[in-house]
Amino acid sequence: MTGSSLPSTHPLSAGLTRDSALVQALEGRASSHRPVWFMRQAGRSLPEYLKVREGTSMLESCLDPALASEITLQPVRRYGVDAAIFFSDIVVPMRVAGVGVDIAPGVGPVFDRPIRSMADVEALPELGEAGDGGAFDQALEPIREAVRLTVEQLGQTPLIGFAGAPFTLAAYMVQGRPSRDHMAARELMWAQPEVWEALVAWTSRAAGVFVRTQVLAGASAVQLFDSWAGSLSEKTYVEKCAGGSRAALTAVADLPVPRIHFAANAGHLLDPMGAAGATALGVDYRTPLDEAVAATGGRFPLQGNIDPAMLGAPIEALERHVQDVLDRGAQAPGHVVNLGHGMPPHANPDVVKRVVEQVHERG
Ligand code: 1CP
Repeated sequence: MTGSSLPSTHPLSAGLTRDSALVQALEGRASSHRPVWFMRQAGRSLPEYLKVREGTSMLESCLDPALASEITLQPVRRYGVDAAIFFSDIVVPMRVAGVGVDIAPGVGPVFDRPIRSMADVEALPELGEAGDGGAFDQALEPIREAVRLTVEQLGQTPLIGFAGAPFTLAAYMVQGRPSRDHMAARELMWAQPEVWEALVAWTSRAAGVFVRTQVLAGASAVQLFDSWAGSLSEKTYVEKCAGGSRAALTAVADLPVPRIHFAANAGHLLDPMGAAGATALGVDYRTPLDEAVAATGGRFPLQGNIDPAMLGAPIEALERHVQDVLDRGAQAPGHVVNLGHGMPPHANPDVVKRVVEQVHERG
């Protein structure tokens, strides 16, 4: 990878986000208040999102720098959250590299040609490295531009860059579309181990270049969404997938940014996920944070883990649940409040705003 420091204009170098509550908590430093942001905080739960997205497809929106930047900023304006998450999608680097993929409304990522053989992997585009001036790097210009526009507006609020983890990306590429159990990918890893290894090597590079590009352009932290890793046993995760996540996270390990590693339904994987190059762990709503502290020996700042379903509960029950998350999270060496998975599309923005206020008052 080229260069191993951030540009002097980067919000971390310029002193804008270095002592933000988010970066402090992710680094295990004492913060002025408990920071809070939400996975999928941008998107369908916000009327202002539905309005600006009208007539533009999901991937077109991601590749329109002004629009992607506006959507990224919407939840920060509305909720006063402590971080923005870059509006994009885990399949954007594939699309940008030239892979035939679209996001079908109401479905998710759909690939023209699912990966089933070594010839399929070998036909995937060359990726190169972040900043090398190659075809992929050049095609990522709308991403750099969107990040630059966003951090200009964010000032002292950090932007979180992200990528899909190699297993999650490979699960879509092999299946060709969303699936419940990721069976095609889980079969391929045993039926054709060399094809699996080659595919994970490719998705690791795609994820690594994508996050490094966002960081160099201005993101102050990154999150790797290992969303579907919970479908694997610990042994399979360690043998077949953790190396890919480590490679993707290592792509920014020389830069001074916290690296959050999140997976859903993965209480049994927290330890290996931490070992795969993370500096902080995202915990889903099924594992209480104090148990996550115990499972990881208190070595990692944690992020999480309000049950998204509780956003629909009576307000007193929601408040008690948020307080419980705050109490348990206080045992971690740093705690960033988040949902235990993505924001439900029908979440009530007024309820979400109350959660932010509660965290800021009592956290
Ligand atoms: O029509 C629409 O509005 C598209 C819905 C949508 C949105 C708003 C998709 C399709 N992706 C996104 C944005 C998105 N995706 C963000 C934006 C920032 C934010 O959080 O506010 C992020 C971080 C993602 C990441 C993502 N995409 C993940 C990882 C997170 C997770 O939920 O575990 C995954 C698995 C995807 C794939 C994907 N993209 C879109 C959908 C509906 C899906 C899931 C499909 C499935 O069930 O497999």
